[in-house]
Amino acid sequence: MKSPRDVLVDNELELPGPDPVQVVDETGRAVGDLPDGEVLRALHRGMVLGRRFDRQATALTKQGRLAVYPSSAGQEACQVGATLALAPNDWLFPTYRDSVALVTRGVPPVEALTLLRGNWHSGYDPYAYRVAPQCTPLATSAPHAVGLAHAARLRGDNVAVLVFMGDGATSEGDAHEAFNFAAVLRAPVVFFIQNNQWAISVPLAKQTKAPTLAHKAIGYGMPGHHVDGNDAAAVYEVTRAALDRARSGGGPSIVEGWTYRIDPHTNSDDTSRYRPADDAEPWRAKDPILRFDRLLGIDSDTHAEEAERMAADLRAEMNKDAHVEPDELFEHVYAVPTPRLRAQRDFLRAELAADRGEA
Ligand SMILES: Cc1ncc(C[n+]2csc(CCOP(=O)(O)OP(=O)(O)O)c2C)c(N)n1
Repeated sequence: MKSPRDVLVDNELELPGPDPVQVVDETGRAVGDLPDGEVLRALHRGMVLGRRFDRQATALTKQGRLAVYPSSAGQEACQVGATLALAPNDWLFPTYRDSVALVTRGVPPVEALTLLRGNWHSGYDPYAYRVAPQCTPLATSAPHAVGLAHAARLRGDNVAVLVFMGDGATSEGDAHEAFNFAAVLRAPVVFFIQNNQWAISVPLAKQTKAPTLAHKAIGYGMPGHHVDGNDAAAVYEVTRAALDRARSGGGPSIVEGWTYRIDPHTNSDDTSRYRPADDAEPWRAKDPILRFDRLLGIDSDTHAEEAERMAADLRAEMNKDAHVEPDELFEHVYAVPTPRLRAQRDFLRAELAADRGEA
């Protein structure tokens, strides 16, 4: 009889190794096969622009121009590395934290903030960028991503789908259902888990007893890769290989990026209530941009002018008062609005009319 280990090998499923895959170490030294120079420069540029976008968005919350913003500071290597690994035809399914991934994919910065500004369900055309709308409920987009991937495979389209989720989201039933059916259907999906160690105030140790989140993949019958999530080159290479495998019929994979959320969960969170003040310190030394500055022998000023221009344009757009029709929020939710939705719309209309003194 075959041992469980033999079955793993038969299925070409290797348990993730004890250490996360690394291509560039914390000092900026290459310790693995590097992507070519053009890709390295694109990764560096994407992270510098992403961080500037992130800082600008955080500032806009303080000025009351943005309702809420979940910062990606420190997670740029995951978002930029995985997104640049996508082919133009592929799809990206982001969470609320992945605005930097959106901008990397080409979504205009102001459109990337529409949802978080509270103006519309989504500010960009998902089909134009092949980026699904950002979503706040955890893991709910994962089954949608599997559905899109499965449909693409049935139609013979050469498409892979990258879906982001956090470590906390892996505890949701939707994540389990998505992992399971992706594997059963051999759907061309890569689940990228940004393990930033915290789900608001819940630390990883209270989230799972698994050795790594990547290990979970084996139980579903797909490969799991544990990657240094602050190494954009490692994220890019591992994600690209997983996407290639998915596109060529090899089925789904899980990639876990081992990283850290430097900032609070959102601008309305206070980390001092649940984590020690020095918790982030070891991670500052692992900064993904600093590592690339050292690798490439250049500093972030290389892209400073472009980053400042982007931030200034974003400020100018966000400082304009948006024209919103509250009524529109009820459109496009269902093809045929439910009675409850119609009642809510009528209630809002009456409230607005009363505000105008028309009631
Ligand atoms: C289904 C669902 N349950 C609870 C929440 C409330 N909630 C918002 S963010 C969050 C933590 C998520 O942590 P994680 O998945 O690790 O992602 P991160 O925010 O760290 O990127 C929770 C519990 C939610 N948005 N959706």
